[in-house]
Amino acid sequence: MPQTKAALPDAMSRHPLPVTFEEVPAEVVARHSSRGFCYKKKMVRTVPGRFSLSEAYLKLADAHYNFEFRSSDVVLLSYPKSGTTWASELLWAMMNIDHLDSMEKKNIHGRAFYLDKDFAHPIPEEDLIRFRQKLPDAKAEEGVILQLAAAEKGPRLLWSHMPLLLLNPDMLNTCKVVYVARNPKDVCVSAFHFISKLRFEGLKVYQGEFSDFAEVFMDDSFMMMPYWEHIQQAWQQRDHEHLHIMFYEDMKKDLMGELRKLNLHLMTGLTEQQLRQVSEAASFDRLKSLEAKMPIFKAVDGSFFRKGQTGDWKNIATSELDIRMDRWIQEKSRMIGITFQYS
Ligand code: PAP
Repeated sequence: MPQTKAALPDAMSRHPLPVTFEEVPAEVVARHSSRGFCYKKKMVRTVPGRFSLSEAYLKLADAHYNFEFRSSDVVLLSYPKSGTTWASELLWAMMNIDHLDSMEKKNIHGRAFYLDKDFAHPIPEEDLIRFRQKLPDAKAEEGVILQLAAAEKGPRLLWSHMPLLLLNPDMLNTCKVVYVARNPKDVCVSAFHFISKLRFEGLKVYQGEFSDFAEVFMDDSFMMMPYWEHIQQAWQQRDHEHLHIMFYEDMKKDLMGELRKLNLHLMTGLTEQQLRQVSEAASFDRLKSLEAKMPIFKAVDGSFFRKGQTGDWKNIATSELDIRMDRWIQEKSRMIGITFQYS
């Protein structure tokens, strides 16, 4: 039965956004353009925080910030390119251990909700079809994915690349949250390859060298940056009973160990054999082979699942760039108190 409207929070329970917005200054955009970026859309950033977002976010900022979480939800958060897709497949498999065959039928975007999708990408046709069928009276401009997620009975798996500052302040006290972090060198390499293959309205978003890309990365001013403050906001909440922080490098080294911790955090009660099933269901090779049948990002030329390794930075960065990056990392990581693994 189609529903006519998604359940949205009433006016009394809405939270005012904790920030205002300004356009990203022309000199920052010029710096990015000189290093190979081609922006089709305006970028805005928060005051305070300097979190850079596409202008499309503004129309949905209030609805996104006020998205209502439920106690049965699992929310995955991360800075982009930190292993979100891998973690979301693992979480989904843990929550749906008796339905692992569904992974062959729909990609993760059809099984979980990417809450930023309404402003991060043009909405794919399949999402619009689902939206029109399920919510015939709802308006797409009020957020296709946001309203589809609100209408889903659950338990829901939701994920977002937004920093904690821009997520409903009730979220952490309401449901289980998992934050995945990855070292900045490998995030930078992964982002470079992804953005170099990304097309927006048919045009390439980035056409430059890795060294130029890394300079923009260290400028901490492109989309969804700053990287460090994103992690810092989660790290400051690391003792919250509903938050579990996981590192990509640990997942690579000892996935079963990380799954056991998740099993406790989510209270999923899976057996060792089931956890092994979960790890296999979301292995790099498996996800890559499924992607051949159902691409997860149609706007990307080639595979989304690139290498899936720790330490790829050393295959691409010059020693000069490495020294600069190390200096940047030293200065920034001191502010947070996190030491990443790089191999
Ligand atoms: P997103 O920001 O677009 O959501 P996200 O999923 O966070 O990207 O990260 C993508 C990275 O995770 C890619 O890293 P790479 O470019 O260094 O290869 C991708 O290959 C990696 N990844 C995805 N699935 C797995 C997996 N099963 N095992 C290990 N790494 C994976």
